[in-house]
Amino acid sequence: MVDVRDAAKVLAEARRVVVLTGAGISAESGVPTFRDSLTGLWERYDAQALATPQAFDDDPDLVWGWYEWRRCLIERVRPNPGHEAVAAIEARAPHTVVVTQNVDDLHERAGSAAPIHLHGSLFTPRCATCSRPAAVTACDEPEEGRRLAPPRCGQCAGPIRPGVVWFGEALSEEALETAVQEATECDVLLTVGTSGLVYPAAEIPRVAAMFGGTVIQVNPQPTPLDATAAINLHGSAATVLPALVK
Ligand code: BV8
Ligand code: ZN
Repeated sequence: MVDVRDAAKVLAEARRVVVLTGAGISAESGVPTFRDSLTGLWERYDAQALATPQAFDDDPDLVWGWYEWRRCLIERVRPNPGHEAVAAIEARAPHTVVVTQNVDDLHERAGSAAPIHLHGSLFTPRCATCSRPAAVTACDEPEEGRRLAPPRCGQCAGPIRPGVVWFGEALSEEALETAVQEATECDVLLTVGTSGLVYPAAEIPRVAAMFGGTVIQVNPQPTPLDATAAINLHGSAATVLPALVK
């Protein structure tokens, strides 16, 4: 059994670190994950009806309202000790890259300099027609399940869409290439709070392992990445990560 102190030593000796995060790191801030039973968003909502380009074409008010609810919820919560520990790793290791699947801004607010957002961000809306960036509006009381007509583009009057990557859409080539390149070169890849079910993000720890990096996983539950990780730490991000940087 490898305990958290052994893992902390491996991490402290690493020169190049990639931290890959998923929804689990924000769970203890009060942001719902996607696939956890009972609390996950996909328990209550149909991903196909909300997180695809087809869904936005079919019912833009439903989709825009749902994403505005999520953005406004995130504006009201704070980073937790897990996000803070990631920023501490970044401040300590000579070369750290934070790669997140999350569309929230909690890594930035905890002090991470420039996390790579593989699946985009709730804070970078753009025109669905001409891609022109649009302004983020102020949140009043966020209401779950409220339909909301998307604002219109100042340039072409097209509907504004959330700046996230939906199922069936390509990830930013630059973001993915950088993440994969860093994974090939890292000494340690720390994967935190991801179910490892969404591709191509789920390949990143496997790339690191294939190129000789040590994969450390932090998750309270088993995942398909258990077999890839040399070290599996079963616990929550806000408790395990601070112990890793002690
Ligand atoms: C693409 C943004 C090609 C929007 C998201 C069949 C097989 C293989 C692949 C596919 C397939 N069919 C389709 C595909 C491709 C598809 C895919 O992977 N599907 C899967 C689901 C089968 N992928 C895509 O479509 C991607 N694009 O492939 O493009 C292409 C190429 C060229 C041209 C055109 C197209 C795009 C995928 C992006 C989807 N967007 N989100 C939004 O937020 O609404 S996905 C969604 O899942 C999330 O946003 C998140 O980013 C991602 C991963 O989820 P997790 O972060 O892992 O969260 P999850 O809830 O699953 O797990 C939480 C974990 O935390 C759990 O393990 C839990 O135990 C743990 N946890 C809980 N509490 C804590 C904790 N851990 C620590 N501490 C705690 N306290
Ligand atoms: Zn436009």
